[in-house]
Amino acid sequence: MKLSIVLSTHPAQFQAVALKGDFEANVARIAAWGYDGVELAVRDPKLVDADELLRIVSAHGLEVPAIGTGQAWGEEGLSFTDPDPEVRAAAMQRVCDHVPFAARTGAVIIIGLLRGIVKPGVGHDQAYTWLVEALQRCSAVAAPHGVRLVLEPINRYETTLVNNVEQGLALVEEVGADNFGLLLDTFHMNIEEAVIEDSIRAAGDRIFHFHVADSNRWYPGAGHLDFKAILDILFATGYRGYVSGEFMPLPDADTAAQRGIAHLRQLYSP
Ligand code: LER
Ligand code: MN
Repeated sequence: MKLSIVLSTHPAQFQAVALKGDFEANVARIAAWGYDGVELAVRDPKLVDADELLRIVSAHGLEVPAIGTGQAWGEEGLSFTDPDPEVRAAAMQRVCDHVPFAARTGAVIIIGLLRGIVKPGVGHDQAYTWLVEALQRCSAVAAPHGVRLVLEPINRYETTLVNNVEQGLALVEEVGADNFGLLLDTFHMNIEEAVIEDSIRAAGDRIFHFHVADSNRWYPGAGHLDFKAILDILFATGYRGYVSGEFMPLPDADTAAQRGIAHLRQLYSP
């Protein structure tokens, strides 16, 4: 099992990023705790020095399995479903801007809240049409570079667009691109799915990335999810990608990161 943890390259408001602050110091600690990779939350690739990031990550023997884009929504309000065509175009451009770094690292590009919410005055069907068009365009730009995009079903309290796996799979079908799939997150699944294991099985080979947090969004082991059952089913689908920790920095970031990896590793230790 390859394990990563979300790390922001800049200060961010999103609370379920356990580690914020000095980048190199965090990368060193993550490697020392036994993680294999860092999932980077990047607001705007133009604000980061890709060579320097890669140098630091590689020097500590880590990989970058995924790039999170949600800060462009959280801090700048960019989205695929904004009524303003310039905002939609800027959101698409932002995703395309991530492609070169994703191509260098083999990371998937995550479409989380960058898809937006259905804004007042916009019908759900219109928002969905914009979403499909944007995903088709971004997938087409990414494909020649061997880069994959993932949409994350997100619970109803954060968005009104694509909350569960069934809706995610319908969207994958509609977009119709081989390099477009799903990111499943156990925190959202615990809210939206009737049986988490059944939904993982249904998503099958469309699962391109996987987030773990416990039922309370604390580190795995701090809530009531059965991670052995969940991960057994995930691996039975043939998934060999990263299991990536995205959880609250509670009781503090270091403790959460260390307890999370300890819990997941002991599930598969002899
Ligand atoms: C991001 O991966 C996520 O899970 C969302 O809750 C972002 O708001
Ligand atoms: Mn997530």
